Amino acid sequence: MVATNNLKMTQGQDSFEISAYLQARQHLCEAALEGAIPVIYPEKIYEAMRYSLLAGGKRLRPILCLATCEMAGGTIEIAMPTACALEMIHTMSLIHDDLPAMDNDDYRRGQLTNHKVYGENIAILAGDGLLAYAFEFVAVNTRNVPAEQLLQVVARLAKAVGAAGLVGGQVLDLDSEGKPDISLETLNFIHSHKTAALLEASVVCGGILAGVQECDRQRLSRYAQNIGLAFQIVDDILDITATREELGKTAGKDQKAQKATYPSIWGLEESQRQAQQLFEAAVAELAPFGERATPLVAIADFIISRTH
Ligand code: GRG
Repeated sequence: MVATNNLKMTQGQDSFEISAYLQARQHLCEAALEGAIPVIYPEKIYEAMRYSLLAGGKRLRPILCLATCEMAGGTIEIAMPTACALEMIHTMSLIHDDLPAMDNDDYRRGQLTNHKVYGENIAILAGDGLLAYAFEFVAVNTRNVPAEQLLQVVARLAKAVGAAGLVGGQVLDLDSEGKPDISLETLNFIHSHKTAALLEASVVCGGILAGVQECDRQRLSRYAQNIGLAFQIVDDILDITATREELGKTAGKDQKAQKATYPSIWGLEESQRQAQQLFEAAVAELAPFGERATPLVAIADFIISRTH
């Protein structure tokens, strides 16, 4: 799936199979998500929620949560409800992002967007339903985690969603439409909120569930902020270089919308170099975790090497 040259360089080992690891974790997440939302009356809304939630996707946020929890001494079992909630939140943000009032897109995850199938009114409600259910799901299903830690997880998730996270990033993104000359500072603000905040919550919540100390929590937070920005730089690169089939969504949208992106500011080559630098800074934060950090290093490598 991806080249793992960075992993070999950084860890001095070549035995970790990131493709197999991601595939196995994706299967675990798919199974948990499949069982998370049964269809009851009124069926239409549950079907709309499931349509987007079960449409595939890389499942990067839940995988990051599980991997961090395990690295810090926790288990997949204690982290799975939070992992599912992260994917529900991410999916709701995609549904709302694709709406005509936002990015107005027809394709997502290789299929028609939610509003194209169910209509705008139900798509808005499907997003709302997923968001509320994410919090219920964590609160009701998490086992063997002290209440204080669980409360911190809920607070972290909520912060990543709101005006200090996804919502704030999206507001500035909307403001920046048709302004290809916005500053690098503004672009960084947009993506550290719109993209990196939820990735950061994924990693930090995994650590909190496992009971990490504050200094490790801060390391995890810096790791995630770095991979979050690297993720967005690569997303911007792929918007130029990949096809709709590869991406599962419309390609070439940024240029068409006259959006400022990392490649529009730096060019493609420099953007790739900056992503590599962020990868290195991210990996440096994991040094105290030694070999147990191998999956998180490999995921960071996947993020900068991915083709979709
Ligand atoms: C959260 C209340 C609330 C509202 C949403 C619309 C909005 C506010 C925010 C937009 C957030 C957004 C869509 C950010 C883009 C993040 C991003 C790079 C998505 C693509 O993630 P991938 O590549 O997708 O991980 P898959 O499909 O693989 O999961």
